[in-house]
Amino acid sequence: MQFVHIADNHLGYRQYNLDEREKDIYRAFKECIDKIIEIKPDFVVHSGDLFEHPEPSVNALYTAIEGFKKLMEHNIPIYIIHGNHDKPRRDFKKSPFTILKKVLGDRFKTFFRKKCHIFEKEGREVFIGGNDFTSRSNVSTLHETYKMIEVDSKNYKDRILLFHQSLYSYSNLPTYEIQLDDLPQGFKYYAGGHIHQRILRNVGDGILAYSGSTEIYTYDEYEDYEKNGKGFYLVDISREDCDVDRIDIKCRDFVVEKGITDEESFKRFLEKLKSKNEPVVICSVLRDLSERLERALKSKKTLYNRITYLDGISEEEILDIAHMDIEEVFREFLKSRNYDVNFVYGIYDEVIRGRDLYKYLEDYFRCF
Ligand SMILES: [Mn+2]
Repeated sequence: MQFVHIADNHLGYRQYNLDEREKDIYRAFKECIDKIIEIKPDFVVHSGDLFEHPEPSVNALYTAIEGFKKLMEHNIPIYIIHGNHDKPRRDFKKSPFTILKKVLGDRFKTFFRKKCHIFEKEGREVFIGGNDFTSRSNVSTLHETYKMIEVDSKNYKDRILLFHQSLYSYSNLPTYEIQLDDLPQGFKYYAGGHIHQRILRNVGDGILAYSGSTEIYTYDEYEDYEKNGKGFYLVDISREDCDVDRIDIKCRDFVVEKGITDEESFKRFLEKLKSKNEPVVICSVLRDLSERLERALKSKKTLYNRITYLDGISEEEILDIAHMDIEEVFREFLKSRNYDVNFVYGIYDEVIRGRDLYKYLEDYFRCF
């Protein structure tokens, strides 16, 4: 029995506010769907952040429906939880998954109320437990749900858990909601979302897995993409220990070179630039080398350039104003100051909704 584990497609995301980047995100998703159909697994589990926003654009919704409909036509059911990006932020707001459920029917399984489903094939049963993303301030309800799931799963040999959380020590995100021990015990496969790098570890008798994002969400994910690829996992659960295969897809090329300050780093930059196809270029360069760098960039078709000029004292960022995405610039600024980007955004969100911030701040500082 085989299943696919996928997560973090972020349909609708527009990096640098570019149409091309929005299309890249859709293309990556479609490539995953085509590959899944080729493989014909028994089912698919999705660990959240299918959409970039809880109220996705028409294009994003259309892409999701079209892709998942193909899976349905090939008789492949989907089990999906919400990530922090696609979970509605107010109780009365409908989830985008309600639309998908209307269109796709009963083989599109969510975990709104029911925290588990049983997949059955030829007399063999697989227990699939899952819970939507839960913030740190509500983590006690998550612990309760996990306890319940653990009890309900006891009689099943093959158990899978879907979660969309940052796990302590497994993530380079500065905050986390849970630790490994908090997850329900005895599962064969822990299918994670939220962390965008690929992670695959043996934990006890099971496997802890983050299948990662399916396109480059921030340029600092490119390094992991070059090393570990991006795409999804194919898991064979019929054996005593699961067998996991990495299935890779192609993402947008990036050239990231911070600190072009001498001939050696300049040469390295040129070599990278030459080998890539219409890349996004993110670099910082010493002023003395800037003319040569600009010449090199002119002779190559690139999608987007962000060049920071270094003159030893201050950094001046030159941006293509027409393509500037203020949110992205802000995120990068926060990162450069070592702030937790998600946290600051969470606060921002709360402020504009006029909420009391005290408990969030308290929560944040408690973890240091
Ligand atoms: Mn995500």
